[in-house]
Amino acid sequence: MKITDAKVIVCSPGRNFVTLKVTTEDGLYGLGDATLNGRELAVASYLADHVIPLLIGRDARRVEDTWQYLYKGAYWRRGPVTMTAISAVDTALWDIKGKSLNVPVYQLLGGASRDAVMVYGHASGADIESTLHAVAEYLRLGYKAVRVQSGVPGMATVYGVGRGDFYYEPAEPGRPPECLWSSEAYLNFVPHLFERLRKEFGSAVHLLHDVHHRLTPIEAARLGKSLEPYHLFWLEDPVPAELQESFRLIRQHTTTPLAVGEVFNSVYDCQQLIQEQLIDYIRTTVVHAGGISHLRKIASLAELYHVRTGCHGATDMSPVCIAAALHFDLSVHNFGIQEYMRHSAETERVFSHAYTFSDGMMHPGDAPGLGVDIDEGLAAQYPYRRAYLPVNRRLDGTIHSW
Ligand code: EZ4
Ligand code: CO
Repeated sequence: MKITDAKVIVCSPGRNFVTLKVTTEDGLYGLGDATLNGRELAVASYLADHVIPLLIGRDARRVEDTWQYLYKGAYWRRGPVTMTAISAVDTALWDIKGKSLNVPVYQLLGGASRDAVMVYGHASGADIESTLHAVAEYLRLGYKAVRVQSGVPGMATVYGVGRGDFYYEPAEPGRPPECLWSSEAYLNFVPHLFERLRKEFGSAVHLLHDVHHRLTPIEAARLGKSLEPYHLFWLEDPVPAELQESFRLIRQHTTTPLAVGEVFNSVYDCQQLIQEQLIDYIRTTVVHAGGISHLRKIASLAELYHVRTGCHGATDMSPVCIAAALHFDLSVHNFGIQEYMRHSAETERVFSHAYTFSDGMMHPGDAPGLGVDIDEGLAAQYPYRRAYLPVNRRLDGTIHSW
């Protein structure tokens, strides 16, 4: 089954997305998400200028061989741009394989290991009261798990606090927004937030929190320890994870479960964290960590060490990525939870999908392949708009992780 055509579709229905569409000689096509937030066109060029010429004429059924050809054949290893491009090809080929065999992709991955996939939503507010209100709204919608981020007294902006109750979008057109950060103010505030949350909502709901790479190891240890009475489902990205050994220090001090990996792009980024059991959830995604094929290898390594999956699923993962994630989540044995940040109405109009949400759980649906499609005509009405993620500075002006 020869690949006869492939193209990159860049559009901005509510936010920017890069989508790869691969077509075969018998007219079947598959989709892959290639969106790298704030650096979208680098991946679009990598695909159009360097990868697509290699795809034409290849057998679309050879998913693993194509992965190895693009990975080893590049000579230059790993990195977010390369791995996002490989992810898009891999995802599109799994979609084609499912369509050609007339089965949903999860059936090709060993079948369902569960009935449905637990997801978590994002509640946020400018202060504790409005944050509590946002959590109540998510519980009303049936969510069993909620990530909670709140404005901190004395700080003008905080990671994860959105403009509306159900929509959080950090990328902004124009120059990158600049935020100011105080670890002291943040560390003093967060335990009070979670104390209130447990008082209001009891112990059954799963609560999560994202530190977004901002603390030092000993600060992260203090935060994890102070949150133990409120038994979080996880504390995410407590420190920048380039220094994997730093998690040993955090781990020695706290039983709060840790989740890391949304910015990782290969199994080698996860290896030490998993093998030393320094984390509890690995957050690598289909779109940024080498597609369904490579994510399965990460999950298999994690399974050996009792680490579960918790794929990143913010708005910059397109519905193509979310669909692929749900097929993966439904099938792997050591699935933990899936992040699900709802997309805007414009995004939902451009990308139709078979996946559904009900009562805090999602299912990829039983359409052949991934069960997701793109309306190219409508997509063309939303041209790309350059946008950047914010940058962050400490109160004295020093650049800090955002
Ligand atoms: O900041 O997806 O857990 N979710 C997150 C996200 C990330 C964005 C970056 O593109 O940390 O909101
Ligand atoms: Co995160």
